[in-house]
Amino acid sequence: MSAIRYELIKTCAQTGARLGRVHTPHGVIDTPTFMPVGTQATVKGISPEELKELNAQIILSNTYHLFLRPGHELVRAAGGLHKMMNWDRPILTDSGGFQVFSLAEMRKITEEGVTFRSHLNGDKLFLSPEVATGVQNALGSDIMMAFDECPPYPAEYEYVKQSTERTSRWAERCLKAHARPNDQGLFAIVQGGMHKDLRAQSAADLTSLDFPGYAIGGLSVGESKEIMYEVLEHTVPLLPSRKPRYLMGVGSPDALVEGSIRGVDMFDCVLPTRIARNGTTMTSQGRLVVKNAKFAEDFGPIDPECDCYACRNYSRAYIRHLIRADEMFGLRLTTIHNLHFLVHLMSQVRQAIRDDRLGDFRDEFFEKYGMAHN
Ligand code: PRF
Ligand code: ZN
Repeated sequence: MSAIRYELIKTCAQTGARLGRVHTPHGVIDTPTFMPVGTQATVKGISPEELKELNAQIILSNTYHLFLRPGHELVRAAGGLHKMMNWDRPILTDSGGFQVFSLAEMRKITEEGVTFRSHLNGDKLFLSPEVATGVQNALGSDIMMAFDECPPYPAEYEYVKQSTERTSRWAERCLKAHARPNDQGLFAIVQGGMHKDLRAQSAADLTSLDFPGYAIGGLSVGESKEIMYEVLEHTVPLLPSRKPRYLMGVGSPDALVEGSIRGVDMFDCVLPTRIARNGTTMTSQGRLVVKNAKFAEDFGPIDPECDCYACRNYSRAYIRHLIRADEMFGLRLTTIHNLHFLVHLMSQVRQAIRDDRLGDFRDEFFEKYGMAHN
């Protein structure tokens, strides 16, 4: 029995977006969903109780970081990632196949895997399909990701082709190395850069193997939104309709709506938590930099339409003061608000699918958010 099962509830008559549920060993995820990022086994600054209060159903964590520190054997000894961080809902772990390319130094990539130096202390380390799978087995995440290479953008066609073919071979090795298929699901990652033929080849290679879910990697790497949506529109139909589809590293409000319309079920992004920590918030009227001088005497909430813990209890003026005074609580409040905003946006998206009106919802949302579908 596969650890992960996708249940399709309905598709939106106006857009084709999917309303569904992903069943995991730690419970059910309503999709389309947004996954807050907890890179180092914590969503920076906030507790699991706070994550539950803002209705997060699943979080993402990173193999690369936990492999470096504290080490997967320590997490295993602690009883796994869920127990160690006191989070009893689903966890997805990325494979390290992206972080090693964005963070590590002196990378050397071969058919066998990637040799690199730790960005923490310079130690020489090695990640491969087998190592990344073994680490994720030790962490005990509900959804594990195959070890892939996300080619840079732009890149030579020939390089992307070789890289994508290797990612397919690596995915097969991950599947073979996976030791706990009954309580952890392993998702494959479609690559292929911005090339439609390579995307098609990647999807064909990976769907010939029986993964319980498929991710679309290699997007939001510097290409325009137009190109991203075009590649997405080309790629989604190549994936099995009975399995979840995950668009990796994409989570701006507009992309969550546009991605859902194109048939994506799962998203993650550091954007809401990262901008929160520099005093920027997402609101129903667009971005608001609460740090700005113009909010010095504004005693209203960050977003009058929001009912998160921060907006129910604290003013823009107070939060601005906290952030300017370098008080941690200020950044905790903007983090809670931004995550609530995206988690709530996805519940609105699901309701719009239920009502067959996601196209109308998109237009209304962009009208207010002030973003011309960019
Ligand atoms: N591969 C993996 N993780 C990722 C990506 C990818 O291509 C991306 C691309 N946006 C984000 N995170 N393994
Ligand atoms: Zn709020």
